[in-house]
Amino acid sequence: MNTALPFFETKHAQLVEALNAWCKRSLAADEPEDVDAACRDLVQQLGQAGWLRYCVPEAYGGVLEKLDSRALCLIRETLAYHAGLADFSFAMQGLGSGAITLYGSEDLKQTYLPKVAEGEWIAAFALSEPEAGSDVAAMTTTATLEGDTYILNGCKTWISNGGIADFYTVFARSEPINGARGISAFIVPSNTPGLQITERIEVIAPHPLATLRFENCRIPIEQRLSEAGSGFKVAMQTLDIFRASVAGAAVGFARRALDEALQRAKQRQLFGQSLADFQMTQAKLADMATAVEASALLTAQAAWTRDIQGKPTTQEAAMAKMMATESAQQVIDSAVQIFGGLGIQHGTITERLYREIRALRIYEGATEVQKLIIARSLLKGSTT
Ligand code: COS
Repeated sequence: MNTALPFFETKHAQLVEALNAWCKRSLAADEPEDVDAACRDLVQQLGQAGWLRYCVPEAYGGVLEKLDSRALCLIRETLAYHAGLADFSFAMQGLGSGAITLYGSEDLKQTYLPKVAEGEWIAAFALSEPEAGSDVAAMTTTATLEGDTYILNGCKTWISNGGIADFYTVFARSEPINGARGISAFIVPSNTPGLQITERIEVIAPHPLATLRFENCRIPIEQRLSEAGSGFKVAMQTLDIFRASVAGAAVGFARRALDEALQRAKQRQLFGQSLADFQMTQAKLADMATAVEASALLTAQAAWTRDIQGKPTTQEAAMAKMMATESAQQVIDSAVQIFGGLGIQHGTITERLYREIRALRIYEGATEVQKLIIARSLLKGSTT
């Protein structure tokens, strides 16, 4: 994103400059063989360099007074430009701990957030279930209160950082009501007896991903976030922040694809001229650059609205996520086309980007869910 735009402050421009330099120095370009080890290392590296301090507020080891959506988006854009797995590791520290920042008791904040910021503890967000992905309110994992302890039973799947996380933000049905109002949120340490990783899930852009099973996991009532029954709102408000940051990551992936394509188009010679001399290539490049800038603007607007106007940004974040992820997919596809066969060869940047972008149109609310959210918000605000 262009940090000279009025959405941003000097601190944002300085942040991007410093992070860019760090990425060039510190991040490996190749995809690792052992993603678990790589992600553990990345969290440590990001923590030691101070970047994870943007995932928590100042009072708990953060850099800025409160979670700053613009900083989160810019960091994800920059990391995604350089290395998808670094973006993943950063994003999960934020998403996995975001609900603690928003709704945790003072004790929970003091215990968990500084460790997240230092990269000492790895965080995860456990919302989806085999029969409750887009339809979160259909979840069946239960949390039954016995005295001062909740007993958790059920299954969560597609959990990023599953298997390497030190704790999970888990959503479960605690009240005898169907639908959104019966859900509560809990912080569950990964060494809780009865919590097992039952399956590792392999995907086209590898990262730690797993199915978890909870069998009579005993969780003290103090580990619950906010009021009993408020878990759905806890989840949605956490996602409102991090969906905008997914858009930031998509802009980073797309911008990298555009830069690679520009370079290739200028260098590649065919039919006695460069690829860039063909109007068909120029039209592609123009569409790509326009899509990147439009996505960056919507992303900056969503982040700015939250930071400065302090308004709920459900609709803005959904628009940014939908636009940025969908158009990044097209931008990257065009870059692959410009590279020709080389674009799909294992180990090339375009091939990696082509695989990495796909999940962003699905996770943290598929494009179809974002459309639902936008339309509902428009209709609610409609006076006709
Ligand atoms: N902020 C605060 N409150 C919200 C909210 C938000 N962003 N979104 C919904 N709510 C509230 C509603 O106001 C409603 O409150 P009341 O019961 O007090 O009226 C309640 O939550 C239920 O909302 P709604 O009726 O809209 O819920 P639905 O079951 O229809 O679900 C969608 C709405 C589809 C938007 C939701 O299930 C969703 O986001 N799904 C995708 C989940 C996702 O991102 N999964 C990926 C997991 S992380 S990789």
